[in-house]
Amino acid sequence: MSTESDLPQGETIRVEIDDNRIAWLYFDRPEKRNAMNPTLNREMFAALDALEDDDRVAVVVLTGTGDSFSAGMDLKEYFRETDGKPRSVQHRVRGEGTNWQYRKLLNYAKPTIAMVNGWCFGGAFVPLVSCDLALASEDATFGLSEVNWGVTPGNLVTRALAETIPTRDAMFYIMTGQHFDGQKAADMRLVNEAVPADQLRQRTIDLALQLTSLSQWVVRGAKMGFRHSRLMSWEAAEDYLYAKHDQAILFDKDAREQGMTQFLDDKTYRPGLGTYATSAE
Ligand code: ACO
Ligand code: V55
Repeated sequence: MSTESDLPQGETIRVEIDDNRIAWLYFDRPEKRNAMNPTLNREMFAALDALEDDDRVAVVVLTGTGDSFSAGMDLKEYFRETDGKPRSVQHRVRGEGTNWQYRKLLNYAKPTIAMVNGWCFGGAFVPLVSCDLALASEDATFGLSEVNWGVTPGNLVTRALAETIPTRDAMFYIMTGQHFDGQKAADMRLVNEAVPADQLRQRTIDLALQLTSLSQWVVRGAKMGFRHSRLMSWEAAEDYLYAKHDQAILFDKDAREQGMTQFLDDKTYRPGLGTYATSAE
């Protein structure tokens, strides 16, 4: 585990890189339930930017310290303290949020996993949905609490939900502000799985290791292909998805070679049931 000074750092975030090439990126304002203030938004962007280029890192896990994932936007520092400032300030503050909450994360060059360890409200749904995969503790608490304090969901909260969960569930929780637990979040596919709190970290590591066992170029191409092609015409998608397919072969020729050779010639594995063996790095 490296915790040296060459890791991205900040007052409101924490980063660890472990021996499995997993970067653990924490919301780290436990005394404020990891609410996102402007400082946190800037530090998250900088940390994600640094980890994207860091060869020690193959997967990023986004989670929170203490008993919270994130309590959403900071009502004091993000909203109240920007009230009355020039519109341009509000615009900049909002942009610093969206820069990492979806723009950076949606296009992130490495696989990302949200590990929802506790409270997850409002604005926290944007980075949650923007991560490629999500696991939650069964006893985590989620809510679109905006209506409870007198606003509609802002940023991409609603758009991200429309991308992820069924309309009936989205409408119910957006309109009522009722909270729900991790098991319910898994039932409506907001997260991939909910597991007991004491198994959450190990399950996340297992999932991350599955991703790191595959060609990173192939995983990246597969992810971007799904993200972008759904908004394209079939014609554009055909061209784009073949471009991603051929790009992955170009960037990692060995993966496909080994994949075919070990199945067709060596008969040492079956791709339907698992991946080929990589030579020791
Ligand atoms: N913004 C600003 N401060 C917050 C936030 C937030 N979103 N969430 C928690 N805090 C602060 C509290 O003001 C309190 O600060 P203080 O100690 O200086 O008084 C501290 O964090 C602890 O909060 P408590 O409410 O005492 O913690 P508790 O564990 O009892 O409850 C819970 C946790 C349920 C998360 C509660 O804090 C809460 O409801 N927070 C707001 C959740 C929310 O609606 N977020 C906004 C979503 S909408 C959007 O993001 C746009
Ligand atoms: C919300 C979230 C935001 C924001 C404004 O409704 C409102 C939540 C994630 O950022 O900028």
